[in-house]
Amino acid sequence: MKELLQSKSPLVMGILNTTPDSFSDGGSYVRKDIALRRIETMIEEGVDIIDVGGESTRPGAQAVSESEELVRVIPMVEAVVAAGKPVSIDTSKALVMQEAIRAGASMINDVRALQEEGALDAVAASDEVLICLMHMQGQPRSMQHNPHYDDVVTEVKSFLQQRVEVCQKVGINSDRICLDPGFGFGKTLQHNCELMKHLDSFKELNLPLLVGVSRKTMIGNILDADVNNRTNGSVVAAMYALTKGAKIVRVHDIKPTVEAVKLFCAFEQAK
Ligand code: 9MG
Repeated sequence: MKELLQSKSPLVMGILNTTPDSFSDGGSYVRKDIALRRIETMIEEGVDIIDVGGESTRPGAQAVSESEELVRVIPMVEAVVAAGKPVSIDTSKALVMQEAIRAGASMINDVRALQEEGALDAVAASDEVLICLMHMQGQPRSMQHNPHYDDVVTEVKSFLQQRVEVCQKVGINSDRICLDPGFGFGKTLQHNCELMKHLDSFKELNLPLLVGVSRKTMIGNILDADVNNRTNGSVVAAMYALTKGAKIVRVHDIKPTVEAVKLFCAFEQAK
């Protein structure tokens, strides 16, 4: 699993939401069927890792119970593992982490950076599973109300550094960790732009960077585009992040991103 983070070329992480509002139908059987087909399509389109999530972290989102989250995500983790692709589980709940690890998850993607009860121990109990530590100011329900920083870049970096140190103290080696500034998580458009411009300064933390900007409000605001018209902006933003040193881009639109990454690699590998 650790090789994933040591990959020389950038990785495309595909987003698989299993929240009911991600599907046009109501029934859980049909939902599962749609999700399984989405996994197949993502793999055909060249995804490197699939991020399975069962609780929305959008601004204003409501919490989901542990049992409901497990029902939504574990069959999808098993399906991705069975298809032979690395799977990451987007959760902050310790029990969901444990069950996902048991089902074969390669990475925990925690927008709360292992600050919830039991989360740190759940990851430390595994010798292998990778962890993405993300920065968020506040909680999804209210994080966009009035985010404030004196210096967003310095504060986000310092938070991530502290979380790395906490992980190391419980035995999570840094070769299992990647970091994420958390675009849109308690940040204004100005904060997001500043973070993007200065993403290269995160290199001083010496860990791979994951960036998720796909279809986010920041893209919509800059382009004045609704959520169905943000693919081009998302691909360009992901490529900008790669030029600034990002290693993994978390995206909805696999095919155009995979194509853009191929171009990026061809240019980067030239003499
Ligand atoms: C779950 N999720 C939604 N947005 C995200 C982002 O930007 N990064 C990570 N790591 N996870 C995210």
